[in-house]
Amino acid sequence: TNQYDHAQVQEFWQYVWERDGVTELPNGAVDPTYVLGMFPYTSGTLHMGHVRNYAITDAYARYRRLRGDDVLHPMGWDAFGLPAENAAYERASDPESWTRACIRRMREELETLGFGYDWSREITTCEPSYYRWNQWLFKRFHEASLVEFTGATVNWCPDCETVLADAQVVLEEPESERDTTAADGADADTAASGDRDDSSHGHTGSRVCWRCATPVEQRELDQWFFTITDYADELVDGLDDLEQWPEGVREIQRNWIGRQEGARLTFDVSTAADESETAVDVFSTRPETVFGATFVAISPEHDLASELASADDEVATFVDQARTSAPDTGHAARDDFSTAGLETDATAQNPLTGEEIPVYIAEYVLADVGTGAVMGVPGHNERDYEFARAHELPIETVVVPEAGEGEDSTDAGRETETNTDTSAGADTDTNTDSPLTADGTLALESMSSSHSEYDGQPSEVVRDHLVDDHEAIDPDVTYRLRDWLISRQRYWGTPIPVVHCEDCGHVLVPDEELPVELPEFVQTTGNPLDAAEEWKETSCPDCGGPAERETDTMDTFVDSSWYFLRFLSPDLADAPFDTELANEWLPVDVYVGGDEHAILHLLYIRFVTRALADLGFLDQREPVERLVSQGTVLYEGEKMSSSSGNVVTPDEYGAETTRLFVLSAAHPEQDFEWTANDVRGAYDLQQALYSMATEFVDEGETRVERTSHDEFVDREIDRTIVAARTEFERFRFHRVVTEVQELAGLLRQYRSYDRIHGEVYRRGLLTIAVLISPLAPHLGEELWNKLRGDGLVVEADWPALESDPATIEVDYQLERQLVETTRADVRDILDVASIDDPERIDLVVAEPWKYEVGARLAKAAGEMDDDRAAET
Ligand code: ANZ
Ligand code: ZN
Repeated sequence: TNQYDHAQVQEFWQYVWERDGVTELPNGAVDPTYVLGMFPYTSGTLHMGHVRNYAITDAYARYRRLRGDDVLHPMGWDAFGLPAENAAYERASDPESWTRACIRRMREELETLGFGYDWSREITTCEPSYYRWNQWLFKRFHEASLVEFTGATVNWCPDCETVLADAQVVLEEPESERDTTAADGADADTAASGDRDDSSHGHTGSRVCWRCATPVEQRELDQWFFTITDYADELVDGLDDLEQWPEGVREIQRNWIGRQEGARLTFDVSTAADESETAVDVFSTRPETVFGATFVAISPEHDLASELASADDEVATFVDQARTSAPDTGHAARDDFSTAGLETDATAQNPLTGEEIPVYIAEYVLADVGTGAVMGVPGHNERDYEFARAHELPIETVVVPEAGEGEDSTDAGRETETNTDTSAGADTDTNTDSPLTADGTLALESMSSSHSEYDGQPSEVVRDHLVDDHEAIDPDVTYRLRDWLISRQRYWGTPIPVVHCEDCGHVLVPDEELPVELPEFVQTTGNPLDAAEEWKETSCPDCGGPAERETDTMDTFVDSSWYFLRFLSPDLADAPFDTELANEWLPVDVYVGGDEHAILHLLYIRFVTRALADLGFLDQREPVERLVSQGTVLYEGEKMSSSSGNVVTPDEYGAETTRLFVLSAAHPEQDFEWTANDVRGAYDLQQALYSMATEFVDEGETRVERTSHDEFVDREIDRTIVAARTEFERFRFHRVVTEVQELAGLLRQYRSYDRIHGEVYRRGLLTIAVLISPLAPHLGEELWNKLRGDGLVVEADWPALESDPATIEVDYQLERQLVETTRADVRDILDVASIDDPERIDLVVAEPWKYEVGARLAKAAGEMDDDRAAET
């Protein structure tokens, strides 16, 4: 029959591919093209986000194979993590069996969709043979001083009973937006387990756990950290060279790292109590505003605060209370800050003016930003201003908008919203409505003559002078990035390979005793590893005395921070990866994943790669050459995900329809809506191509002598081949589909016009089979098989051109240029003609001559005239 029976066809070709190992990397491959999709978190079932992600990598991997490359396209499982543990409690089972069941099911789903992986390289992060290398990594990092064990005020989720990374703390949004936020968090789809952007830094709501939305508490705990901040500069600077990463992702990383250049200013401080002298360093991005400093504020965690607290009960009480209510352990709480503070009896001396100013302990000063102390410049800084108002401190203006800037001056202000009503006349009075946050000109008339040299000078100039000239002012840089907290107080993760010995302290487990395997799971409250007494009890590797195992496990982001290296040699027994292979095969040529992983996962792989390079295990310093950041699949406006329940199971429509649809609905970077209609379109295309091939094979009666029509069709086939190649390289799969559709349309016309030339027509159909096969591989095989009767399309060569490739290439480039330049014009005309179907516009624009754009426009314009006539 002419009907394409997807279930049967899929099963058959999947069997053949597996039998022939066609998607495995051939032995002895030299520098293969490495195509990788972020491996899925083993949450139980694939959702459309996964399907889209893996359809993209599979399409590209298959395309590169057709082009003759050896392709490495592996798959594995991000298998550790809290959801497995929670599921185990819900089902009175254990995390391992639950995870295994999820993996079985998800692998079956991937296979049903016909994704061509090299399954011989499958890795699963919860297997001891994998996670022992996390422990190895931990040890190597430890040796390189990239591991720290330190007390920290940490985010604690009382419901999940674990510490959370800063980025796992999200701001609770207003009710209306809550659902989607929770869904994002709990969704946990790919490598980075679904963590979101930097929303924890917006500070307008309460801070909640990304997974369960329980308000997060602050706790003081000893924790393990990877000191990613050692790499802060490199990680920012390296972004400039990642030319094949979307600029958006690079910008998010830049902001997350938050490098700020400024200066460190030293204030001499005397405390009234014992008249002792000390000094407080402050960090400022605007050292030239020091002339307007009217107080110094230190964080409640500052050494001086502790010192003052020990001498004064009131201070002690304030400090205690402020420490526990601290709104953020992380980065500056920029919008939502507290003006709570306490004046101390210490005074600070302004290093420039010599003025004595009070020292406050203030909640808005964050312990781990800069030096944990600020100079309060209420005339020019928003937070200092609010604080000064609350504590009735003087507000001085020492920088005024540059002469002639007029009302534009506030546009340069960094706090423009609060500034808008103050610019006018700001240069006359001392302004008290809001601070002047923009650079400008120093206004120091009222200062002592010793600094008159700066009066009237631009901010930037004075800034540089002060840093150069003044002993108490030195250049300084701070970062928003904090060290990577890797401790988790949960069971389902990699045990940290450390024992605590009473005599020797922390001792690392020797390499030959790795892996430290997880004990059997028991249902308990708190951390099951704490309850595993027998497992915990051990002896010290150094002194042989009694010792206890560390019961923290590692953040699962550690697992995913180097997995792309393991795929190169997944069975290697004496090292995590083969350095020689890695140097040859890395970086990953194309990495595809959800755009929610712009930080965390994508920062961690960059950090770990650099650290491994410095340890001598790698030459490469960047893991990924080209990043494709894929948009979201929406369903009735919401993100499609397992947790939101709006899942469409791929087999409802068959693999080809699903794949064709997710690839042709939008550019990979764009969000798109799952709609039944559009899915239907993909289905129809598949049926149409299939019938064309069947009918042709059935019919047989063709012509042998060539005519000019055949020349034309041959040339169009060539042109399609060249176009498809370009579009595949650009990841514009929907354009490949359009090209194929157009060629199919042309072939149909050709056939209806006259008797066809059999070879030309067959070549056209075979070309379609090959070009569509990366997107719809089962259909590709089916077409190929009908037309050729032997071989596999997956092993086919990229179609050869009939005509001189150079002329086709030139034609095609010209055509593209024409398309680019006329696109705008045609759009204008179409607008006027009120043709607003974007797809139709694209068709018309891309192929003006073929689609007789002139005729259509004339017609549309005619209709428009008719309408007008009807109206009047
Ligand atoms: C004085 C000053 C004057 C500042 C001025 C800014 C403007 P933003 O504001 O995002 O550019 N700062 C430094 N350490 C801090 C800490 N531990 N906690 C809270 N705030 C801290 O960030 C830079 C500014 O943040 C620094 O520059 C400092 O205030 C403040 F017209 O110093 B500034
Ligand atoms: Zn010991």
